[in-house]
Amino acid sequence: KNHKSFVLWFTGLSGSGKSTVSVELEKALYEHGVHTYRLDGDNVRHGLNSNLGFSPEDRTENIRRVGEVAKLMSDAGLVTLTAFISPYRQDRDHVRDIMEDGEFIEVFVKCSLEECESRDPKGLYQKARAGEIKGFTGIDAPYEEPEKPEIVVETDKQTQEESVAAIMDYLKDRKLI
Ligand code: GGZ
Repeated sequence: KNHKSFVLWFTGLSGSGKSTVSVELEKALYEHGVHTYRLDGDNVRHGLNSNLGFSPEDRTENIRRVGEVAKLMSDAGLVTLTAFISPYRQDRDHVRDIMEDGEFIEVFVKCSLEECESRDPKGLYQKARAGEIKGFTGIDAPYEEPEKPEIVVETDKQTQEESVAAIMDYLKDRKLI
């Protein structure tokens, strides 16, 4: 069963390209006449989730709330894009479970830790390595890779344009757009 609306759930390490790819995908969807909304740390962790940090419990609660909000937005008819590390498989699967069949599309933004660390756009990996940030994903906190994501993009092997095109092709092939 196809849904008019759906959630594209981007997951991956810090610096893997979740934000970049989701922003570029949003532009491509807009060109295609699709009405979208994007949720990410910048608009959620400063507001709705400003009381949450990065402990395992807080990350779980962050993802639970984002999942509920994404579900509401999808019910309201928006194609929703979320860009959170969402490191725990169980938390992502919980979000999948609260959605209708086919509504949740997991996009694994795959990129080696080495590459993410060399990009280090905010200098956070360097701080984590120096012990100035504790519990940083990939360094001293886990990232559990998806086992059966609907889509995998490899940002250390593909260009941004190729990653966006692969997601657009997936959606077109399934007549979701
Ligand atoms: C991971 C952290 C941490 C720790 C702050 N671990 O590259 P960024 O800066 O912009 O993306 C990271 C962002 C992750 O927030 P999420 O809400 O996506 O995380 S989760 O899904 O796990 O709840 C990073 C920054 O916040 N950041 N401390 N310890 N990333």
